[in-house]
Amino acid sequence: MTDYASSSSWTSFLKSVASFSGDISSLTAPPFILSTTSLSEFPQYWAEHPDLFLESSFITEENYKSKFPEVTDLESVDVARMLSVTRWFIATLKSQYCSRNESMGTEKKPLNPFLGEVFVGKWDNKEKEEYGETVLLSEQVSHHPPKTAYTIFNDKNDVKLEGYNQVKATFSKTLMLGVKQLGHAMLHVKDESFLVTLPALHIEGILMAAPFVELNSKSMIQSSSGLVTVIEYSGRGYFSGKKNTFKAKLYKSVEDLNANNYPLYTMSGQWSGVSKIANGETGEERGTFYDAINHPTEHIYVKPIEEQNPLESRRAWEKVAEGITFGDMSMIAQEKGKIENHQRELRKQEEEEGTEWKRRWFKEVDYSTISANEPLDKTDDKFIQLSAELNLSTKNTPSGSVVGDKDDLKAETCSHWRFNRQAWDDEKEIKV
Ligand code: CLR
Repeated sequence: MTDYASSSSWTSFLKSVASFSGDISSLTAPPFILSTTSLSEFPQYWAEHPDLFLESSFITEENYKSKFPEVTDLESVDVARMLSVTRWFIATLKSQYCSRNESMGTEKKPLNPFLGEVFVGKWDNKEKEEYGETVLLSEQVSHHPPKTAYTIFNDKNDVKLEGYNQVKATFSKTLMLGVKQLGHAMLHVKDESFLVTLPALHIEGILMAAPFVELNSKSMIQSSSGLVTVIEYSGRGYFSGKKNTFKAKLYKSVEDLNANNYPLYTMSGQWSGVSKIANGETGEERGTFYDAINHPTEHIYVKPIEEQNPLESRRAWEKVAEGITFGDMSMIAQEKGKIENHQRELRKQEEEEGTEWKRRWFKEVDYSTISANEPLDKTDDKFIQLSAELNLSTKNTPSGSVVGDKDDLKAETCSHWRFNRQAWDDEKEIKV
């Protein structure tokens, strides 16, 4: 047990959890469990392997066999691209779910972004000319409940990721925090699109003041080529004695998946370590799929704080972050208070003027009107098309919910956040 676990600040935090309302930001946690990083920064985890993020865009009819030399039975360029996208996705998991443990020793409570907070940066990929620049834009588009919209794009190679994050959390009696993700991600690579559903997770180790994430359930990646990958997660002891394990199956079609036919390939192992790929029918191994240990992450470049706009995350939270670093509770409270008061004033002013905070680079799209106006066989909307392939709900449900399941039946709205490229091209004040 750590000293923190027996500290009075931790025991009183645990007591406050008992009356948890569903809003994690309302929990006052002691400084040692606070992170100096805002949730608006989390989208960067999608591209800390810039090479894998772009890889599928370099796969062609001519070269696809050489991209997976050990996979001798690759049947088409589409399969090669799907393997590449699946590998990129597996490679993001360590950043998404282990990086705070690696850099700070435990999972911590991130800063709760204010409405309009932005985080921008880039990977300039100078050492690889053919990569060009990859840009990340992230914006807090809602405060109650918190929602972060983001995009990561590379114009040179016509690769674009867009999505948003929103979570729903509940504490169990054993003080485990269960987290469902309500957003989704979509990757567009030239003319092909991939819908990615986000896993549910839970936070363990809270009692011991040493929280860490474990993934449960699954993710699906549906390609517009018809190929689909299903990734199932488990913690220690389920598939094996190891933590962070997964089993992924790549199917030729949703029909094959639903009929329980053999997948083309299965990939399994630890997403934070080594995984193997095997032929889905014979089980014959086809070599290493991904090795997280030998793929160090490349961090995003962010401008120095002096050059940042007041809405940019690291600048806005600078003083609060200092308070956290010093472990100075009153400084944290005071500096947080300044941000909160300013936000309150803005909301009051908007109310008086009958206006609303203007979202900068993202727009809310109501899919119920799209679906009503464009029947499924006429729509060119990728989210609707790809969701339909898997019979996924397009409503505001936990990611991966299926049409007709209890979350789908309960949900009333279906609005999601999409990148407005024009707004970024017209942007005058904030630069990456
Ligand atoms: C945000 C979106 C990312 C993936 C991701 C990773 C870790 C999650 C985070 C998301 C949401 C906030 C989260 C965090 C782990 C811990 C933290 C659930 C889903 C909570 C708010 C911290 C709880 C505080 C403890 C002290 C109890 O792509």
